[in-house]
Amino acid sequence: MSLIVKFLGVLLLYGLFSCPVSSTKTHNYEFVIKEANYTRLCDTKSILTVNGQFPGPTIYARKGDTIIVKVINHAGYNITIHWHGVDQPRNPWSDGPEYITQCPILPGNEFSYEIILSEEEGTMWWHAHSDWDRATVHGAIYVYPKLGSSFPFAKPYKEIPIILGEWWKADVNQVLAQALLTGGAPNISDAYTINGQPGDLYQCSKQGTFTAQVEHGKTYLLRVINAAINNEHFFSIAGHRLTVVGTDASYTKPFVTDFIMITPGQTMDLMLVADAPINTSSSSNNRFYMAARPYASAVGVTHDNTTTTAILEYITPGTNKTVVDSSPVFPSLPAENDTDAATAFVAELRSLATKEHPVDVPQTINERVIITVAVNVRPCEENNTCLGPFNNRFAASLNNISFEFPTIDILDAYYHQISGVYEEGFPPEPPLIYNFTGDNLPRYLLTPRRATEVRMVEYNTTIEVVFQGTNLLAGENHPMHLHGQRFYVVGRGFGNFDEDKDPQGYNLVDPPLENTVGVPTKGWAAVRFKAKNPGVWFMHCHFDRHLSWGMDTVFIVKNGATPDSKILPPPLDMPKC
Ligand SMILES: *[C@@H]1O[C@H](CO)[C@@H](O)[C@H](O)[C@H]1NC(C)=O
Ligand SMILES: *[C@@H]1O[C@H](CO)[C@@H](O)[C@H](O)[C@H]1NC(C)=O
Ligand SMILES: *[C@@H]1O[C@H](CO)[C@@H](O)[C@H](O)[C@H]1NC(C)=O
Ligand SMILES: *[C@@H]1O[C@H](CO)[C@@H](O)[C@H](O)[C@H]1NC(C)=O
Ligand SMILES: *[C@@H]1O[C@H](CO)[C@@H](O)[C@H](O)[C@H]1NC(C)=O
Ligand SMILES: *[C@@H]1O[C@H](CO)[C@@H](O)[C@H](O)[C@H]1NC(C)=O
Ligand SMILES: *[C@@H]1O[C@H](CO)[C@@H](O)[C@H](O)[C@H]1NC(C)=O
Ligand SMILES: *[C@@H]1O[C@H](CO)[C@@H](O)[C@H](O)[C@H]1NC(C)=O
Ligand SMILES: *[C@@H]1O[C@H](CO)[C@@H](O)[C@H](O)[C@H]1NC(C)=O
Ligand SMILES: *[C@@H]1O[C@H](CO)[C@@H](O)[C@H](O)[C@H]1NC(C)=O
Ligand SMILES: *[C@@H]1O[C@H](CO)[C@@H](O)[C@H](O)[C@H]1NC(C)=O
Ligand SMILES: [Cu+2]
Repeated sequence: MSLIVKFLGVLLLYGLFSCPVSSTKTHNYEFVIKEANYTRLCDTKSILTVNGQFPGPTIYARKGDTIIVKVINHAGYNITIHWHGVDQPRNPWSDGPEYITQCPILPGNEFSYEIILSEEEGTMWWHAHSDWDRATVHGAIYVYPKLGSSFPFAKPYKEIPIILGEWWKADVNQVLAQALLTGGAPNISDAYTINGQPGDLYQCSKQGTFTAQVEHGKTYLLRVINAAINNEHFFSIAGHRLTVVGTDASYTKPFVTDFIMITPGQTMDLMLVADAPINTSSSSNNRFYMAARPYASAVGVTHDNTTTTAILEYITPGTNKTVVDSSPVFPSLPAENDTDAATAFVAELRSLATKEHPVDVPQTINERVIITVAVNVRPCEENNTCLGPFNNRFAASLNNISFEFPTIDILDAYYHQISGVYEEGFPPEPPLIYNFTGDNLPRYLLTPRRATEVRMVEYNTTIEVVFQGTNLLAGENHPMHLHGQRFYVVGRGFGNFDEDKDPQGYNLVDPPLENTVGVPTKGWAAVRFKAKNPGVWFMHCHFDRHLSWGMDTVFIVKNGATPDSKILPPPLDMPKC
């Protein structure tokens, strides 16, 4: 007993960063979904929350641990929760997307998710995966190194969460419902938020602005999560440079930058040294703004163009220095249409690729799947108002198929061989070759087929997916997200992907390992992964308006031959439709 105490004490003093996670291998959490009133932008509204918190509670674990989250639905809405970035080896049952791997948890019901960590280390997050509930139902997952290991960078003094979000004065699901009814674009949000707060630039928000207090000379680990619904962001801190050390729960080669560009779905771990030339014992300004505003890659697409802020405040422990009344210094951020800045930033991301954190980049592939990514229209139906382009309704597609959600989940249908729920015809290449990124594309290309098509994948296949952006309606940097396995982003470029030329420029040495990739506007992104996680895995744009319009598909990775390469049996409390 005393030996154990001593051992832990030594670790705390000399070894690991003292992280707020117990040394057990399994961690239990209880998430009660309930409505709560929150006041933002001078208005009070009822939102969906976990345990009444917004953003929701943080989950703490170490690499390789298991987390059990009992979700109890005390709200009046169907809900599911997704553990974003967790591979969930052989365990699609707990992945979360509504009607893909489970039926929703109905009001009054509960379901225990088993979150199996494997290789992930760093920052991930969890969010609702039903309608647009994730606007307020989300939170962070911190995965620390295993006991006895340490970060591959200087031990931070403290951690600071930076969760970017998006706030509507209206009920978000009414915004979605109205858009689906009218066929038009959903109303844009009223504010962006940092840790749930819009910040000083919005009305009635100054009181609650998130403030991170730092001490001069100390180093902090910022865990940045983009939980926004429909927009990518530039983020920066006045008077400070940032060192990127990880993304999507994988370490990167450290690089210094003045700003980051982060898509919805992505996370970034940043080191911040509190070394600004300030004098905490005089009345000099001791506050700096952190700010985020959109990277709006699509020309002419209406979007929320506001800026959210939080404050970095220097303090000296043990003194009571009053905050200077002058305004904090404001950072310089790239212009919201600055694609060059976004591209230059993303090009810096490389895997750490050391002996302790090796890469496993597939050097050869068994199969290349080319997928066009498009915003479309579909014809006006009888009795519908059609407020989309050309008096039609908005739609979106992958390889010209606009995904239709089934009414029972695909995993259940696959596992129990229920026919008529989905088809296996998702094509491995675009059904029509045209100048994908050309200007003034003809109208006849605009209307996709509507279907529930999945792509079957043999176990152990090495796959390359090339996402080909299109200029149908408007080119845009789409954040494509894959469940069930992360991928190496081996190439990105503008224009149409050239199968002969472009692979020659791939990075097969130290590409970043991510779960979400921004496909350059009017360009392409190539990712590689080995399909060794049997299951039913959703793949979709992480802009929720595009997800809701059908920019989605499913990869079903078949079982392997050995017992440990097969899907686990379903849990007994699986929700029913
Ligand atoms: C939110 O406020 C409204 C109006 O005051 C009230 O009727 C409702 O019960 C409150 N909801 C919750 C969950 O507290
Ligand atoms: C969307 O915006 C329009 C125009 O401002 C407004 O009339 C409508 O009520 C809004 N819809 C929702 C769901 O808030
Ligand atoms: C900080 O301010 C105090 C009070 O004005 C002053 O005495 C001290 O010299 C300053 N320190 C530095 C490093 O400028
Ligand atoms: C933001 O968009 C509004 C229209 O929605 C426009 O009036 C305003 O000028 C824009 N502001 C900036 C800073 O671009
Ligand atoms: C700071 O203020 C608190 C409460 O106002 C007081 O209890 C404390 O003694 C003060 N500390 C110093 C160092 O002045
Ligand atoms: C960005 O927007 C500004 C102002 O609207 C415009 O002058 C500039 O040409 C745009 N830049 C790009 C790269 O589109
Ligand atoms: C459209 O509305 C009319 C009148 O309400 C109704 O008779 C007709 O069945 C509706 N058509 C469809 C396809 O819902
Ligand atoms: C495709 O469209 C782009 C932009 O209009 C143009 O520069 C390019 O030449 C076109 N490519 C082909 C093969 O037509
Ligand atoms: C998509 O398919 C529809 C018919 O199913 C066709 O009219 C349209 O041209 C196709 N568009 C593209 C880009 O393949
Ligand atoms: C998967 O493929 C590798 C070679 O790439 C092979 O060594 C391994 O045995 C295969 N595993 C299974 C379960 O088929
Ligand atoms: C909730 O889920 C059940 C089961 O899938 C479904 O029948 C019902 O329509 C859903 N309710 C709403 C409001 O979406
Ligand atoms: Cu998209």
